[in-house]
Amino acid sequence: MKTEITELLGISYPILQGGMAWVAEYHLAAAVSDAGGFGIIGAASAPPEVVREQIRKVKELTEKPFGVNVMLMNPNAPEVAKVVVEEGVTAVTTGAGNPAPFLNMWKDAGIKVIPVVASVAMARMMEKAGADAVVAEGTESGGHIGSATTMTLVPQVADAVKIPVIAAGGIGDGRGIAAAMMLGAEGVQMGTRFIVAKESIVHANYKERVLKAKDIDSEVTGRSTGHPIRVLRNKMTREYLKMEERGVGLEELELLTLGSLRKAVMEGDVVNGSLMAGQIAGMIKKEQTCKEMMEEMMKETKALLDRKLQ
Ligand code: TUI
Repeated sequence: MKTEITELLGISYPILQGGMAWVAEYHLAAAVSDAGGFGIIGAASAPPEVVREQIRKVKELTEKPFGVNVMLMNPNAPEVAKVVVEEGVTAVTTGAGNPAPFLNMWKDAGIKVIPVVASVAMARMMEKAGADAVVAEGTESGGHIGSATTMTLVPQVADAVKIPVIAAGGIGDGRGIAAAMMLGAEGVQMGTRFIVAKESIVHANYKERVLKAKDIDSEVTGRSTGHPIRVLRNKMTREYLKMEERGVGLEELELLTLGSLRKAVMEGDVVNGSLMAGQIAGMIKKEQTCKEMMEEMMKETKALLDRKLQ
């Protein structure tokens, strides 16, 4: 399938794997790229040398193009930004902030720059600054979110910029991909479905919570602190939301969440851990290899898009 995004990144299918903190490590990124999509290492809050090692490991596993997501709230972001230039990757995606300070450095190194945005204004700003594409991420996504839905954000961003738009948030199968294309996207980014991939190193308890999730099982913590995060409901979210209601300060709230994503992903603590996942978790019912997912989804997408042409 050829789109502006497959051409930009040199991939077979217009599917990017989200740069999920802790989850998107080298096994997953390599498996997605090897299957014809675009695998992404989530640098999150990892030290720069760990990111360097992760990049090298992907290169050992596949010769296909892949990228790194630089999480801009990480105080180490400037060092991580340099590591991706030194090691060389096809593209960088960025999240949770404005990547303007690093954009020219990446472009000069021949790296494609794809900021994740949650608004039309940010998409316009990124196009002006020289971004190659944008990911328009709706509030259905897991993790750190904006407020616009994918259904409303994607067509508005597609109208506002000339660079290709990648839709994210609430996409988990070929129906979602076909719908995103109809809204004006040239590709999609998916996270939640890849959490349960066979190649994903996420703890079995966390995978089980995603596989058993129902449509309305996610919750948004941190609306009061200005850092809204979508996670599956558990003891941690119930306590967090109660504390937010009482007007507990940012510091105490951060103590409750500190390291909680690592606890969930690595230790399988589904009681006190932070189970970041998108609203589409309710639809994700099977663990498959990345190749199986990709082939199934592309078959579904093609059948739907062909049908619409008749
Ligand atoms: O970045 C994400 N999702 C994430 S990052 C993350 S790790 C984390 N853990 C604990 C606390 C905070 C983060 C988990 N999930 N998605 C991309 C995204 N970026 N969504 C929204 C934005 C965004 C928000 C504001 C992009 C730009 C922006 O601009 C603000 C500015 O500086 O102008």
